[in-house]
Amino acid sequence: MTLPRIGGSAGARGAFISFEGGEGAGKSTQIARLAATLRARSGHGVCVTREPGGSPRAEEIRTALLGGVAKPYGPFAEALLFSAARIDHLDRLIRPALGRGETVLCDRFIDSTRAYQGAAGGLDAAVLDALERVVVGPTRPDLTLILDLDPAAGLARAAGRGARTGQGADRFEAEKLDFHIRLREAFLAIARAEPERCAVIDASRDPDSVEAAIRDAVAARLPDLLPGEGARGDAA
Ligand code: Z5A
Repeated sequence: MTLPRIGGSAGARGAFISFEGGEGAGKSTQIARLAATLRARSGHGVCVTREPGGSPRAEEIRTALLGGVAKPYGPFAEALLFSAARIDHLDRLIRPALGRGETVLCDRFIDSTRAYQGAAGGLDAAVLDALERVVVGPTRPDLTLILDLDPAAGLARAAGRGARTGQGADRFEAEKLDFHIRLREAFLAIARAEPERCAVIDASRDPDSVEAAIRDAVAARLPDLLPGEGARGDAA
């Protein structure tokens, strides 16, 4: 189904698409591919960004969070820091880009806070709901692509990349497997609770097959972004 764009008719505001999932699910790989497709096909500008980060101040907070600076203070303090980064990111980058009619592709957004600090970290859902209302307001994704992968496979992919680049595990990658299993369950529960916004993509397949499933989901949910592809149906 086609989702209404918040705050105006189609064309008045760009589309907002978030990518979610566990470690190593392939979000960065697939965002780059979708951005290239949309730039070639849609005629809209495309803004690729990520959380935490996306604006200079939010990138500073990212460095602290992934370095584990906030971990000793617990999931509430971490959620506040992710929120502080998000406020700046929304004000400086996301809302202006949407206002110019650009399509925004964001690597992680509110569902990562729900999954990491909420379901896996133990923070109360009511606290997260309140934070979301204050921080995000009406600027919610039109479509969220949840890349679903066995956590052991995702961690192995991330470790393989780490071995190639020489980068060690960050604060979240270093969590034990049961934390990552809770994350996967949390993302799938979000998809079940909000099927109109979320599409679950099987991320265990090869990159070309995952890309095709993502294009199908975008064409089905936001057909004006990929004109002529809308009839092929939705993803899983
Ligand atoms: N976090 C949070 O706790 N709360 C919040 O509110 C927010 C975030 C917003 C950000 O880390 C961390 O912040 C994140 C959650 C937390 N946890 N961690 N860690 P990040 O941005 O540095 O990392 P990430 O978001 O988890 O992404 P990632 O680990 O870089 O993975 P990815 O982007 O999903 O995957 P990739 O880089 O595209 O691919 C990983 C490797 O697999 C790479 O070598 C690829 O070549 C390979 N790959 C990709 N696709 C495939 C397929 N289909 N088959 C085989 N191999 C593949």
